[in-house]
Amino acid sequence: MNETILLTGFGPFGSHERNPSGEGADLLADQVLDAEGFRLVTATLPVQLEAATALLQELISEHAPSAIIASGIHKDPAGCYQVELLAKNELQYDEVPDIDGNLIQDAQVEAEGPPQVVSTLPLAKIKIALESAGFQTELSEDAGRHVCNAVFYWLARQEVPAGFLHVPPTSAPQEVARALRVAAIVTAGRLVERRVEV
Ligand code: PCA
Repeated sequence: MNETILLTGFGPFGSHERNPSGEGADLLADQVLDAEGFRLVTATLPVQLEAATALLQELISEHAPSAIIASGIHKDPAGCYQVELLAKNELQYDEVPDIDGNLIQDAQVEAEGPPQVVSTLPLAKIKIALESAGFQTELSEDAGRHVCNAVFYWLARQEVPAGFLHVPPTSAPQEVARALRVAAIVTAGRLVERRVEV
């Protein structure tokens, strides 16, 4: 059986009736990265922290992914692809509710958790590969304080290598899929390099 990489995006929320991150991730369902031999498992997460992490937990138990690359849309239609460096232990959304209608003031993702956690993906290589594939890309140190940052924080606290890609809200799902595939190929390459033969 192939090793897997889990790719996720989010579903609709707020004024976003469609979310290209989830639609894009799902376009890659069951694809196999031939050179590296990883199968891509995909999911669209609900924009609600507990529901999203419960689904991630199920996916991790079921597929035991070797890495997880999550994605979501950021706010800036003119912005670029943002490879997120770190997640903060901060939750604050007082304008755009999650899909249960919750607004959150000044809370933490994990009580007593570290103030910030860093991505465990090969970020510099992913950035370079995305740029080579034609995506305007930057490394970002601010994933916001909404559900994306919180899910990224939760993921970075798990054992499995994980990271987060924020995409422009105007992206076409096909473009998000292409970017996630690039990130998955780079990540797969790193996993193969790190494999220790015994
Ligand atoms: N973007 C939001 C949540 C879901 C999404 O796609 C965020 O940046 O937190």
